[in-house]
Amino acid sequence: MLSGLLCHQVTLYAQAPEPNYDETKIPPYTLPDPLVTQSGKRITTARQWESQRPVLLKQFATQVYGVTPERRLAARYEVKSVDSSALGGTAIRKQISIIWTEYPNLPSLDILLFVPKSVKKPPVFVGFNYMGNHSISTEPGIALSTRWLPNRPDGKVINNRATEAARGVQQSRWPLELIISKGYSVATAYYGDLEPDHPEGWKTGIRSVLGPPTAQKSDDWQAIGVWAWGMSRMLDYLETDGLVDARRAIALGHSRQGKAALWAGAQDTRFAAVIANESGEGGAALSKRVFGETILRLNTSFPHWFCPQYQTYNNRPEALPFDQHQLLALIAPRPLYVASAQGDQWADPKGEFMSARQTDPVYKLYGKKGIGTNDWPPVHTPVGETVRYHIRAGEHDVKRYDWEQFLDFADRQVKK
Ligand code: GTR
Repeated sequence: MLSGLLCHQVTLYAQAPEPNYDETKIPPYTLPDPLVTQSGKRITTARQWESQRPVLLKQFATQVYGVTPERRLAARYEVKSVDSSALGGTAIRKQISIIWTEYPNLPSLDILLFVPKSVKKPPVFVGFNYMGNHSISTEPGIALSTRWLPNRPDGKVINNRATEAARGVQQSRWPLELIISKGYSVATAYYGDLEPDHPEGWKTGIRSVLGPPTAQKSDDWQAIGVWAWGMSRMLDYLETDGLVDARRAIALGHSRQGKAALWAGAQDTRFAAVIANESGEGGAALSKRVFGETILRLNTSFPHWFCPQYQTYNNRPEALPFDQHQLLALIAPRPLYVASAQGDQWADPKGEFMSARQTDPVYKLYGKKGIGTNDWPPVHTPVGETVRYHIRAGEHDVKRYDWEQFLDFADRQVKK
């Protein structure tokens, strides 16, 4: 079965045209106006926009990410550890497991929370990590994940299990001292706790009990949907933890988790703000603008991420009745940050900018200023207010520079 699937994917990939990186070779396209409804009516007020939101959400669910199951899984929160002298005594570090009580065999969702000691009920960044909670810091009190992890060429993850050497492998993506010193808390968890990131991963994850893909419906939710759902479950927990202010929770994600963060923020308006770092195709980037990764490539490399219906757009993004700028617009009027990297042309940095810019008319309905310019800015020159954008030098990653901008943005848009 798996090898059959792989064969099919290889064939699809071989059929895919070379990725386009030439501005002059982008086929002409038209973007839907976010202020015109499906039936052609013009939206002129925030109220009209809000009555239109469910229609748009439904479209993204049925055509892109799949429908999020409504059934709530019963959960119990188990505090595993509390350390009040973390990060050199500046923070409280807490580890909490969300246990799915109806399904004792289902892996728990293990949250790692850092809270600055200097601030009462600070805002909180909420985002998944890629390599286990132990990967974001070398603090030895952090539990080493025992879950399936992608192997690493450096041997720090062997046979899909973390070794002690894997502590801190992604700490550069999580500058905790900086975040804490600015008065913010961070809640993270390993995204594979909910669904290991491979085509068979659903069998051991949330989808084994909630909306399994067995009936092969065109709008089945898949892994991106599960991860987005998981961000809301983290927020459910945070609402019960008096150490943080869950009303100022900022959904944050990089790359595939940037896609998930946008989908989470669009669906769950409890998130006070959303940050999508280099989220690319299926995230902030416009699909109809054919540059870098395409829907075909996305669905071929990662057949377990998006709903089956999305594959019908593989070679015809022009047929999509909407584009990703409308997903971004679903965040309005809440603050939104879209970030790109120059060395990440695969994610189409310019397409990410143009998409963010397209949300301006929607934010304007609320009297908010979005990107405010059609000129794609040079590197290290953030633009915009409630909707902000930057492109930095360097490769596909989360760098200190990115966090510095996110924190400044949060100071102005969320902290107040
Ligand atoms: C790439 C994928 C991108 C992005 C990235 C990541 O291989 O093509 O869409 O999601 O992975 O998550 O790092």
